[in-house]
Amino acid sequence: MNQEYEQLFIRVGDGPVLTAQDWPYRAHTIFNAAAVRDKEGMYLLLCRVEDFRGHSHLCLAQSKDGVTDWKVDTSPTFEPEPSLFPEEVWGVEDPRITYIPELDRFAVAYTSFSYGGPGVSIALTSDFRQFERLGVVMPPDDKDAALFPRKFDGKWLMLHRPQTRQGGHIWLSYSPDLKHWGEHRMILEAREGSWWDAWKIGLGPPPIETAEGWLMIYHGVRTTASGAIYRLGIALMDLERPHICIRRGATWIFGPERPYEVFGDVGNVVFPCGTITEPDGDTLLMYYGCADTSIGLAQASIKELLDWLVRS
Ligand code: BMA
Repeated sequence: MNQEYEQLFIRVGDGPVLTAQDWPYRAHTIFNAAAVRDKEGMYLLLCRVEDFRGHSHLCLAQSKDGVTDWKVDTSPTFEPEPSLFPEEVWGVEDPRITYIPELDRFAVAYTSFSYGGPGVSIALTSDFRQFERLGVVMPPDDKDAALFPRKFDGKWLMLHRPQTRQGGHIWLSYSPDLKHWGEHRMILEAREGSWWDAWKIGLGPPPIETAEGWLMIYHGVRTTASGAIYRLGIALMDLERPHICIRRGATWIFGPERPYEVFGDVGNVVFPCGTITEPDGDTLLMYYGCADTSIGLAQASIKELLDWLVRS
């Protein structure tokens, strides 16, 4: 077993790709963005924007190459609507986008935050202008959710992270209609003791389909005397029965190292909510929140990630 830390994800550029300075309106921080490439080949980021009240909304940024020249919406793209959806009274956070071919729409799973704590909500859209909200689908305390892009045996699947007395582990749930969810099962557990992912884990970006299985990037959190450290690990889930974990890396593969990842509103945090696979089918662009303050970009080869999982 190779316990070495290998540089599987290489950072693109010397700093974040997007910060509050890039915003066309007043914003405190920009982080934890969902990512998708649309039919025209544009790279879209649905970014979490925190305002000066501390409340978050989502805002779309678009680029032709996924790295430079981002065109940011001049006003919030998706704002909390607490009069109709009271679960959003303290904001909407941490979106994950899955394109669903059967519906020809994007499903956005996001955290809706209110008095009860964070819950999971879903909205559907085809253009990131009009959104159909399905409401809160997982009551608090639950977050870090994303849908699989297709049905399995007639049911939709969603990964999420309820916080229970047992801790923060990754669960999988099933639905006939995207709205009503059941058959909940825990599929990946936080480890214990001195492990880097000992305190809690949660899904990062939506699962990535490969010939060998669903590649899952997850964040693992360890508490220390000077606070929590958020790092990333990977696991491979069975292609047809995604509740079965085939492989799980022992070590973390990416962690806060650069000053803008170590320092910020919440230091020592790397937190991806989206990846985009380049047209070559192998290069994976990972957009990640840096210290709850800005958005960084790192890239990896899917083949290398899968090979590493075999060796790990
Ligand atoms: C998690 C989420 C993320 C955040 C992270 C670090 O629980 O709330 O939105 O980036 O904590 O603060």
